[in-house]
Amino acid sequence: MKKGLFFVLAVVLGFEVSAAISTERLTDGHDVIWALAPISKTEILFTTRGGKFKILDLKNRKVSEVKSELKVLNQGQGGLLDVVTHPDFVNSRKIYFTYSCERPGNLNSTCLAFATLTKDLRSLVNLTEIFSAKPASNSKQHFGSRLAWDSTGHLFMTMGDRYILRDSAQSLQTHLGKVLRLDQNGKAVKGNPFLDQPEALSEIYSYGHRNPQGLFFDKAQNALWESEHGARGGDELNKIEAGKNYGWPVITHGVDYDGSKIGEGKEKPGMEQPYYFYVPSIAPSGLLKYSGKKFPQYKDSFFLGALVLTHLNRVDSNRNEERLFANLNERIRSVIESSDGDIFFSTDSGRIYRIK
Ligand SMILES: [Ca+2]
Repeated sequence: MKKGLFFVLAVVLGFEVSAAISTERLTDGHDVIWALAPISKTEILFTTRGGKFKILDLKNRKVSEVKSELKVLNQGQGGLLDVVTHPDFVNSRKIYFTYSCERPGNLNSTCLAFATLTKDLRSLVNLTEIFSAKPASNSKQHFGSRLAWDSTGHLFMTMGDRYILRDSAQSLQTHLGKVLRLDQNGKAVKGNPFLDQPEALSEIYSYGHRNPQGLFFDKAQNALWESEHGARGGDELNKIEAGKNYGWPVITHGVDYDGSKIGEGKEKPGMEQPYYFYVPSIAPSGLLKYSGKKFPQYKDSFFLGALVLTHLNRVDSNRNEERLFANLNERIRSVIESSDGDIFFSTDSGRIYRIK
């Protein structure tokens, strides 16, 4: 269908249209691209779930591999997951990343590490594991995991409920189904909400999450946002506040995969409601609250990748939803904004796109 005709039809039918935007594919032929992290105005570091770090040069679209000694457990939903640059990356050359890691006794968990990217961009050195979520289990699912820095150099990390251990999301004695707040060495931040509870794990910032694969810290508003997968229905976009309980698996807007009821219902005193939720599930991964620099019409919109319903999801500040680029038929895994206001997203088919 011609673009003009589509536009007219869309207006007549009352859709919110984005006729002015399209996508350009920058690279393909990779494994699942889990995360994107700009390291300069013209280079994006990215992770593949199979365990590789690569760099896309936006000037010539060439991709180079970064050597590392990282070993990831590449099974089920696991592998190399999120990556972010250190707040002072220009000087420190440090990156932080999460991955599924083997633990003793044939168990596994989600780990956090940092490493130094050499100036020639060819290697990661001084690779140091600084955190491992407890307890380890033999699950191959719900590893989380996303990272986001606040304005003061603290690092938020999401952790999934491991699927078979979903009741753990309500226990303050595990890291499962939590948002954690860590310092740059992977330790609990002074001021974390459960520090004065002796039985509680001190890294916990919020709890009652299922499998959070989206996290964004809005520095302008000093607010933390998270997205998580529900079961059948009930995917959520949440505003995260210290010490709060986001309900899983006691309350949810979804049902179990076999159609049976989960927990006690949709709401309960003392448990937070999502800012926005999806029934049926879209399977959200990656989260961005957009600054509006390059696309002013999207200022303060949330962008979420959608895996199962294959599109880029947008929720504006009035909680109106729009589904973009469904025509690509891509499972969208991550979405980021560059310092220039460009929006990039990556896919499970191993591609990176830029919105234009
Ligand atoms: Ca919830």
